[in-house]
Amino acid sequence: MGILNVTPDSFSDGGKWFEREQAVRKGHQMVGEGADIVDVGGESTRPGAQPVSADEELRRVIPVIEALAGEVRVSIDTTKEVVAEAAVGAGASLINDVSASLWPVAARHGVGWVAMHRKGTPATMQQDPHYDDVVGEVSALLVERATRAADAGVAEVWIDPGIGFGKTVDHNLALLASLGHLVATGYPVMVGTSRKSFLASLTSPAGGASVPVEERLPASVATATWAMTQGAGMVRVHDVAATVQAAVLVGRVAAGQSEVGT
Ligand code: HH2
Repeated sequence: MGILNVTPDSFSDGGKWFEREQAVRKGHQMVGEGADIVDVGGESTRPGAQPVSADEELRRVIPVIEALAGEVRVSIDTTKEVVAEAAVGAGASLINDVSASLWPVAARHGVGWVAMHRKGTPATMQQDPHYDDVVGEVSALLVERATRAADAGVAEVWIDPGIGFGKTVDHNLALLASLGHLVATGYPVMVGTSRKSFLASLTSPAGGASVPVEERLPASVATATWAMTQGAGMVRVHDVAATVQAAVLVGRVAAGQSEVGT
């Protein structure tokens, strides 16, 4: 899944694809690089981000979805019911929902749904998040929501641990290390680590400056590849070409190993 943020303030690419034509061009580029889905978002969810009105979000995302939906599967990254509805009307067939609450919209329209875990809202979520058992709590919430969606008739339900959404670096690491736990629930798992700030603190040299966002590609590809090897069915990334290259290569290695039985 390639990320297309039609926003002025997203944490890593804010403003770059804010104009419709630039956004559509970026979408085409990601398709050419091997993205199966383009995830269009009109509101940043970064810590501290200011909310956007529904009208403004619609103005940002709908023309881009209309332009891309004929050629690639499009998902809408939103927490607003009215935006999800309009995006589906414009051609999106997957609702990527960081609030894990929009399954009734997916059920009504017969489209897929991604339930992501988060604790708190963007304004407050990184203020000292606490869990007794991060993997157990995240997994329980996601399974509860996914079951409700499946019971409501949503045929395609993804679960996503929500890396960076109300989690410390250690919480993120524990969730990545235990992806098998989520995979074992039977719901397909999606993971988004791309360029996120926890990568910076883990990879900066001891006592050195934090790794800036434009230098987080190796860590992003490494964690996306890790997620796929642990059974994630989808990774949400800014850098499609590099991630596809890594995924294809590691997939070939894994297939080669199983063919010779080692
Ligand atoms: N992360 C972001 C946004 N949406 N959706 C899912 N399912 N999983 C994620 O991990 C996820 C997500 C944040 O990243 P980005 O879109 O690059 O930034 P911003 O929210 O600032 O636009």
